[in-house]
Amino acid sequence: MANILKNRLIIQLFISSFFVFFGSGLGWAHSKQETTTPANNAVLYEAPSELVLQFDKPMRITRLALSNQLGNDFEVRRTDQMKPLIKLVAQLDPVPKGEYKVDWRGLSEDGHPMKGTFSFTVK
Ligand SMILES: [Cu+2]
Repeated sequence: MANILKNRLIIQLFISSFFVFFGSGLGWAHSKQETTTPANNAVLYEAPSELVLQFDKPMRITRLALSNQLGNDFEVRRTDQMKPLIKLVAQLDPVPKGEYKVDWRGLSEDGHPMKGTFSFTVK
């Protein structure tokens, strides 16, 4: 009797892991970056006051960094506390003229690590 219950449990575990495995491939997809502000390759005549990243599904942003062409890093003020968000807004102090790159890393809704980058110029 105990063996039958044990076998049943094993079969149930097998079936549920099967669905977890295939469900992850079929039902879920990566969250992806949709749009940013500034837009990628934007040329601005005034320093932006914020960075906005929008995703199609919630993304937990684990890293957000702003650097210029000299490799200097600039402060990015976040209030998201690394919660999964569709829209992340971060405040910036005015940056000098130059070429900038934003690098982000995140965890997609389906648990996959994601990353992206976009650039803009302040003239
Ligand atoms: Cu994924």
